[in-house]
Order: sequence, then structure tokens, then C-alpha cells
Amino acid sequence: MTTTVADQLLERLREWKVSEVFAYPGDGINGILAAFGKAENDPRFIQARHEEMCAFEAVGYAKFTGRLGVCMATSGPGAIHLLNGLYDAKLDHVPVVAIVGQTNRSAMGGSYQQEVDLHTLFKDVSAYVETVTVPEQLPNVLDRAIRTSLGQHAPTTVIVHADVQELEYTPPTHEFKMVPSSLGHLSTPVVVPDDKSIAAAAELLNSGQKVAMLVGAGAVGAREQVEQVADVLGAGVAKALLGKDVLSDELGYVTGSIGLLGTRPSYEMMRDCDTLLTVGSSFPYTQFMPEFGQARAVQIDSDPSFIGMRYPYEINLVGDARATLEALLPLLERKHDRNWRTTIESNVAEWWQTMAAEAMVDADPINPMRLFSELSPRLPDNAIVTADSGSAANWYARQLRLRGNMRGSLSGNLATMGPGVPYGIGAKFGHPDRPVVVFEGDGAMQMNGLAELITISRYWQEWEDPRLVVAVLHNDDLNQVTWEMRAMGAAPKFAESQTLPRVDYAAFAADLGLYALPVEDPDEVGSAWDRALSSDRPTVLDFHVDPNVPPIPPHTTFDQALSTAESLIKGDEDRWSVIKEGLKTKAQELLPHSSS
Ligand SMILES: Cc1ncc(C[n+]2csc(CCOP(=O)(O)OP(=O)(O)O)c2C)c(N)n1
Ligand SMILES: [Mg+2]
Repeated sequence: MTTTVADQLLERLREWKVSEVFAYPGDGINGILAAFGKAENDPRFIQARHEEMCAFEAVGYAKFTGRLGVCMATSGPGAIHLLNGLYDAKLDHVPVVAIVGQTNRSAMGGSYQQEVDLHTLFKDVSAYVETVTVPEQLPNVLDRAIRTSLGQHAPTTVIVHADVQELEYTPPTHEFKMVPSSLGHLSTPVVVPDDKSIAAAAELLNSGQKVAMLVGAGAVGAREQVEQVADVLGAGVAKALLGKDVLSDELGYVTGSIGLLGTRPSYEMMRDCDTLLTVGSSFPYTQFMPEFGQARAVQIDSDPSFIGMRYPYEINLVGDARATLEALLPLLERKHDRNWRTTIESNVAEWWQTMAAEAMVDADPINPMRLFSELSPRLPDNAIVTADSGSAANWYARQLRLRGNMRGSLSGNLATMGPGVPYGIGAKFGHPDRPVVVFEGDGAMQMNGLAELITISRYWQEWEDPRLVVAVLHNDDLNQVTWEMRAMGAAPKFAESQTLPRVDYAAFAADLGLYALPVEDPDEVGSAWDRALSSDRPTVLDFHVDPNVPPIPPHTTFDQALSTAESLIKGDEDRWSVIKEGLKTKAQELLPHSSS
């Protein structure tokens, strides 16, 4: 039997240890589909409902495994559908390879059916894009796409004409104009800044009295070193949204998230510090960082194109987070005055008390924060959590407490709606033995999540641990935007744009054979989590949450938070007095030692 280009493409993916391809068929990739059949589905063709979901699944898979994610789509419309997921990969620096079909070579340039200029289409999103036009090109184009993606943490695209997929594969020869390629082990350099720069950074950090640290996704492999540096410097550590799983929220000096979705202790730490050390983060909101001239600052980042931005850093260390912190540690002097650290710890303790109390404020019917506060202590140590863009991202950032080996992520920089459920699916294929929890707004469910429940229903029985819990924040509203508009100019809700049609999410899930539970009673939130986390199959929890629970700005004190909430529920005195009384009672029950 002859080996076609498509056969060789799959062989090469196997050699790169790719075990799943998140894909959707079409005649632009028929040759590859036939090859999957011949190869007895190795790598596995995982069929989503939509190519955007294929790309999100590849991103989720890559984010939670650290390995390459691969997605595939047909020419024209399929290729176009991939784009949003690939942009998510680009903006969050995730290695994903897209394999895309193209019409036959003979039709190119003829405005043929489904012919789209794929090079132009994928150029902006891909760190490397190339079309395979003859068999000898295949190994180099594919290997280079994979190496570039892994090396630059970026999406890349391989386009293969439909007729080329079916050609007999002939490898590149030892001749002029041939580009052979090697598979070889991909060693990645561990970059450490020069001694002089390390010494200068240490001197700066040693001279400060009040050190704040900011960590992002780039510090995920440097947990131990971040903890040691924070300890020596007596620093507090704020976490950018994508760095939420870098450090445990049980550490008293971890101030939690920062920025628009951030916590008050993070805000205060940045407001009052005299020194800043940023590790592996390009957190975008300068206004949440120290005032200019207030703090001397050092940044560590592995990517020279992302260093030195957002804040006037005095020292920019291009290097691997772990190796650079290890090089710094012996030069750092232990801060003997621990007052700064103690203040941060007491702010953090107070913050968590406030969060607990806020989650217990009565609402109509369920306070969305309670979903998160009830889940935190119940989360298994090895859980993976994702959240969609929407109000869920706020509560994920502020309320959820990660610990142990938990992982968590969301669409950080693109902040696109719709990746929650497909990220969860990608996580399950990457870690079939770990429980996964997805928080998703009802708008995002209607956009993508409902359709991808069908994908879950197809594959869940293959997962060693079948627990994949999708928690729907059912508020019949595009709530995040409703609140943004209110905050902008106290604009009233524009129902035409904001109100969602009602859907029975639990009924939809039950129809697919998933475990499904509508939850309308706040006192049943905890038991709903218990039931979902002990279920023998994936679960949809349809939580009926209150769209009127106001977001609390991070820089407020507890009393200010109360008055902000009061002003946001303008004019509705009855409702406000109910909320206030409810809050006081619950706070007293929960927090006998709290002054609030
Ligand atoms: C693809 C896309 N479209 C629109 C937006 C703007 N947007 C951000 S959050 C949001 C509302 C999300 O509503 P829902 O999923 O119901 O969550 P909720 O905020 O109500 O909890 C919108 C429209 C976006 N981020 N991405
Ligand atoms: Mg909603």
C-alpha cells in the first residue's frame, strides 16, 4: 500500500507524540480523514461541534498539559471558524498547531468554491504559516510549525492542498532546493541573565523596605522559587489572572488577583510598596501598579519583546523565571523588619473574611459568589478549573481559592466568550484522571457551551475520572456588559441587547444523558456541588443566580463596599435593607470574630 502525504502527516504527528487532534471534517481535508481511517484513528480524531471549539479545545489541552495542542479544519469556512480560538492561543502564548485544508492546486486563483486566501487569513495569528504544495515539503513544514509553536509559545498553521494530501509521499532528497528536516529532541535553552544584571537587581531589591511581587503565567514553573524570594524579601505576592494557579491562595501573604478583577489587598500593596518585582507577567493595567516614581522596579520575563512595558522598570532581566530567581536568591538579604509583611497578611486575612461574608449576602434567588465560596473547600486537590468571560471571571478571580496542585485558566488576554466548556474538554483529554470544573455564563452557554455538551456526551465514558462539572450562571442576562454599562455612565440596562432568551440548561443536559440539576435555593448550592463531585458522569448545575449582585471595586474597604453596593441598588430601598440585614446576620453567624 502506498504511503500518501496524508498518511505521512499522521505518522509524523505520532512521532511528535501527538495523541489527539481536535477537528471537524470537510472535503478540503478528505485525504487526511481517509488517512485517519487507515491509521485506525491514531492520533485520535476528536470531533467537536464547530471549528472554533476545536481550536479552544487545543488551547485548553495545551494550557493544562504544557504540551502541544493540535486542531484541524477544512478549507474556507472551517479555516475561518478556527480563527478566534487561534487568537486566544496567540494572545495567551499557547503552543497550538492548526492543520488546514485548501482546494486543489489546479483550482487556486480561480475564485473556486471555498477558496480563501489562507496565507493572508492566518498570517497575523500564526508565528509560522506555510502551504505544502509537493510531498517533499511536508516534513519540514510540519516539523517547523511544531518547533516554532513550542519554542515561541504561539499558534502556527500548516496548509495542505486537498490533491496533495492524496499524492504518494516521497521524502526530501540530498539535493539542491530540498529542505530535509529532523525530528530530534527539542531542547529549549534555559536563559539566565548575566551576573552583573543579577547583582544590580539584587541590590535594588535589597535596598527596598516594602517589596511587592507580581506573578503571572510565566512563573508557573517557579512556584518554589517565588515562595522563597517572597519569604526572604518579606514581600506580598499578587497574581495576574493567568497566574492564579502559580501560588496557593492559602498562603497568608498571597494577595490574590490584581486589576479590574482584583482584590483590595493587591490594590493596597501596590499603592503602598516602595519596590516591585514582576515575574512572568505582562499584566496590562498600569493604573493598578505603583504610582510612577513611587517604587523602584525589576521585571523578569523570558520574552524580550514583552519586557519593560507597562511600568518604568529600572532593571529588565530577560530570563527563565525559575533559573533567574535561583540566581538571585543567594544575593538577596533577608528583611528583618517584618512589619510590611505582617500588614499584608492581616489585610489578606480580612479580605477573605469579607469575601466569605459577601458570598452569604441574600440575593434573588442565589448570590453568584456563593457558588465559588461553597466550591473552594470542596475542590479536590487535583482539580482543574476554567471560567468563561463574563461575571464568572470576576468571581473566579476574587472568590475562588486554589491550593495544592490545582490548575486554573481562562481566556486572559483575548477575553473571548465561549472557551469555558471546550477548555474543560481539552483539559479532560489532557488529564482524563483529574476532575474539571467549568464556570460559564448563560450567554456563553447559548453561544458555544450547549453545543459542546454534545461533545462531552459523546466522549465522557472514555475518561478515567468522568467528573466534568459545568456550572451555569443562569441570570438571563449578559450581565458583565450590563454592569460595565451601568458603571460607565449609570446607563440603565438596554434589554434588547442584554436580556437573554430563557433556556432550561438542566433539561438540555439531561436529554444528553448527563447528570443535571437545576438549583434555585441558596442553601442547596453546597449539596449540589457535593452531588456533582460524587457523580459517575459529567454534570450540569443550572444555578439560578441574581443579576443584581453588584461587583465590588477592589480598592474599597468593607464599609465602602457596603455603601458602593447601596448606591448601585439605587432607589430600591426595600431591597437594600433586605440585603444589608442579610449580610449582617450571615457575617455574624459565619465570622464571630469579625468586626464587620
Ligand atoms: C466573543 C465575544 N463577544 C462578546 C464579548 C463581550 N462580552 C463580554 S462578557 C459578555 C457577557 C457574558 O454574558 P454571560 O455569558 O451570560 O455571563 P454573565 O456576565 O451574565 O455572567 C459579553 C457580551 C466577548 N468578550 N466575547
Ligand atoms: Mg448571563
